[in-house]
Amino acid sequence: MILDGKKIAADIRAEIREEVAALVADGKRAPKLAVVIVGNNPASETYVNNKMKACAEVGIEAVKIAYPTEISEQTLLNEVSRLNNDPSIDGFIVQLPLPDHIHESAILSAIDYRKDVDGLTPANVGRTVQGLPSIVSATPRGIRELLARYQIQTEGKHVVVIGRSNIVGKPVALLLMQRPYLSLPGMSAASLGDATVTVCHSKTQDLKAICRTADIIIVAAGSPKLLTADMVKEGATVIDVGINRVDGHLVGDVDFENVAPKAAYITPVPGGVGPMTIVSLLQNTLQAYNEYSR
Ligand code: NAD
Ligand code: L34
Repeated sequence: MILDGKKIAADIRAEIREEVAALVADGKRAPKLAVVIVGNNPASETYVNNKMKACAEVGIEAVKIAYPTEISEQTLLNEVSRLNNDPSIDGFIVQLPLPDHIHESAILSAIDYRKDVDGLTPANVGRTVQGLPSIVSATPRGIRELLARYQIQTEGKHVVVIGRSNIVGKPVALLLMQRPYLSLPGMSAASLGDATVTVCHSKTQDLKAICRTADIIIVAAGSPKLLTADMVKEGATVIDVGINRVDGHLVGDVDFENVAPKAAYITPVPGGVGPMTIVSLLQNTLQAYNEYSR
């Protein structure tokens, strides 16, 4: 069965739209997101435009703040500080990757965790690790929500994550291994957790043998057809996070054609995790508004 991220994301946008409309009908201001983008990476432009469009659809105000590649680290830090202190902004993100001369960690660390709707600051990651109220990064939150909406249980399951990035691999592993009661209240997916998680990466030996024992495989490596049918147990769930451009086409990290017949559930690319990432950003913005701004 295909896990239709595009449809689930549309359902969730409709829910958010109602929630925002109710706030506004109540005389409150709409939530507001700022998106900072540096340089002109075409993929980043597409993702950011998708984010702006999604905000418009649900009634979240959004501003895009674009800087040229040559912007200095200090100027970007000043912008972060300005957004931290702007009371009209509930949350903001700095789209990654940044140009090489800018230290990503310096920028992310400067973001006020209460406005960190990407959940990428050390403060939010640490809070998530300890089970404190936190904002969870968009892609892991979206994956958890997708599993929840299809009622795919994770308790006691063996989840294999391929990739250990700060933006996907590490936080998704953390979310799914957690005791669910430590998750944020008010989240429909908060009860998902309690999995046994194995994290694999470029130095992992015998990836195939490990994957074959997985009930759920989450691939976030950025390598087309990394996950092939011989690596997948019959009836497993396969979540493909990868976004690769091959011969002008968008493909994931999974050999979809051959893996799909073996999988009980599988996400397509496009139309799987990508739209869930975007809708999770909207949920995070609403969360920042509700918990920290109002
Ligand atoms: P990354 O690109 O920073 O790092 C890749 C990770 O995969 C590393 O940890 C590396 O050790 C591991 N890896 C690479 N090749 C491997 C191999 N052959 N075997 C085992 N492990 C291997 O990771 P990222 O930023 O999480 O991005 C991964 C992919 O996911 C990219 O294609 C990216 O575009 C995509 N992505 C998609 C979304 C979405 O919303 N759909 C969000 C974020 C990232
Ligand atoms: N700060 N940087 C920050 N936050 C993020 O959450 C991201 N990411 C990743 C890259 N850098 C970031 C995204 O937004 C990747 N990402 C992202 C967002 C949206 C989509 C893919 C990745 C998306 O919309 N994917 C569509 C297809 C898009 C296309 O046509 O290219 C899909 O259906 O998968």
